[in-house]
Amino acid sequence: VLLQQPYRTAFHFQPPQNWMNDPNGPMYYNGVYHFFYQHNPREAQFGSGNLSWGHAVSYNLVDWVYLEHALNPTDPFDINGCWSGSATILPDGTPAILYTGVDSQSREVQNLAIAKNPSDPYLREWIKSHHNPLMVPVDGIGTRFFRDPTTAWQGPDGKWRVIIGSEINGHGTALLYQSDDFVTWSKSPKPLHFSDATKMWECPDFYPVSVNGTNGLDTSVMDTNTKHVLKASINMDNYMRDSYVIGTYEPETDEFVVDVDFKDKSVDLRYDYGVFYASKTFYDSLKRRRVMWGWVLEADSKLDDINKGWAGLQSFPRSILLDESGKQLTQWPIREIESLRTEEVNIQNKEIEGGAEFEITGITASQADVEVSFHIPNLDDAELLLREWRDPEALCRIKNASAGGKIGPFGLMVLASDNLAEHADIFFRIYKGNDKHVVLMCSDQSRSSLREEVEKTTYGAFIDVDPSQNLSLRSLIDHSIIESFGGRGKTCITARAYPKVAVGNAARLYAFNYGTESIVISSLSAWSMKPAQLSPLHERTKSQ
Ligand code: DQQ
Repeated sequence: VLLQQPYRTAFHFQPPQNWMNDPNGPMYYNGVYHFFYQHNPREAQFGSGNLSWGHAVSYNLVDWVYLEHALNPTDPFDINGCWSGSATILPDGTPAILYTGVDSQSREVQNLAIAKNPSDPYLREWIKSHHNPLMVPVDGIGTRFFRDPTTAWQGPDGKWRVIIGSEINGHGTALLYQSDDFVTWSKSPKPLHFSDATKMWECPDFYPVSVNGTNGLDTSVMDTNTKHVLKASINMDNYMRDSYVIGTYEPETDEFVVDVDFKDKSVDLRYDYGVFYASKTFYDSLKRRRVMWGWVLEADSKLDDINKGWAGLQSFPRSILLDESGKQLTQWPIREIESLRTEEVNIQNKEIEGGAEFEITGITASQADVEVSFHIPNLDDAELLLREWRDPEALCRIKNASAGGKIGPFGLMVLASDNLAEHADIFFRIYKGNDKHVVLMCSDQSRSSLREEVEKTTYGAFIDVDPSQNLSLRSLIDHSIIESFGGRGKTCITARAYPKVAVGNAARLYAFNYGTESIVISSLSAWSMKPAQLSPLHERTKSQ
């Protein structure tokens, strides 16, 4: 199996076969985690008219049971596709889904589905409301610019609110709707927010984060110790990004005042600076945290997807918090991932001289979790950050892992072949800025595969950390995906790699330093990862 499917993952969620895109309606309900996803049940390619809601359940967010699809395009209000949406648990305990249907006139409309039997632990059947569609594109809303309802929240007046992604007069917009009964919705005259810096907002998300606590908050929680996050998925000609802003929301007036807006390119907050799109969060009331899922696209050719028989992954679920600075979020793989850790290697206080690399042996490097913390003994000689280097991704491309420097590049080489003909690199470089040091984090795929036909994009971002403190990096490596977390989750970069040689047991892991200054690994721990269990319900029952 490994040889035939070298790119299938071991602990990332993917359906048994065919195309998957956006995460939909994640929720925790009565002891069970539910995950839905945009699925084309017919083939390993996007097919807008076939999109259905795949459904899987879990007790730990690691192991999953695949169920039958929850929503299929069967009715006039969704006959051309059941597109993205979100779940809300109503106060009487009913789980409700709001989703976009593409109707028989190819208009995007919003629909409601309710779990048929809320006491079925797996919520296998969903009933579409006979009131559908609940919201239709009128009053100047474009019929193809009206989609992706969020989890709804209840204001102090008891009314439900939900936002829908749109583009009005060329501006990305979060339309706000209100309802007393979850069925009859009216559009508020003012959108929650919009931006002339972007076009269509897909899959918006809007939720509170605690200013001084380490717990996540349920979507309807509003008090003076909260800030709100608004995320929009922006699909432009040359990129797909999940960008967000942080601000203050007044539930009485539905005013949302943002701290730094989308157009401020010097800030450019994104959940992930690599391949990560259409993400969605939910409140996990069991562990009191907010958990995020994101779609991770393929970077190989369409033909490869057809040959593999599948396309698309989900990121490993991340818990999300407001950073201490209040200026950004931090993300970290949920702790349950640690249950998959097996063989472990540890390294402490090891110096890596300039120009050196060394192999980290003793684990399965194609299926691993690596945490490393670097100490930089001497910051004085850092190179100057030139003014033309303001774009971190461009800087990572020019200064790729093979371009020497003073402090850095240093980091990890993952999915590497033994002769280093193939490797994907995650690394840091430290520069001297105007008044402080600047830390650049790069994820360089340029030499990740000897295969010519796959995309080998290099990603990069600055991390707002003080490099005189330890600088940390964690990477989750799973055959064809690398999720990296710099500065304890302040900057995240997800990448795909399709090695030809460095597959399965042939993959290796190295630490390297191609700067001239020595750096020290203060500590490194790496683990082989056991595979998560993903199986259909009948197989699970058989084995019990
Ligand atoms: N994917 C869905 C849409 C959404 C887009 C269709 C984002 O609802 O806007 O599969 O990837």
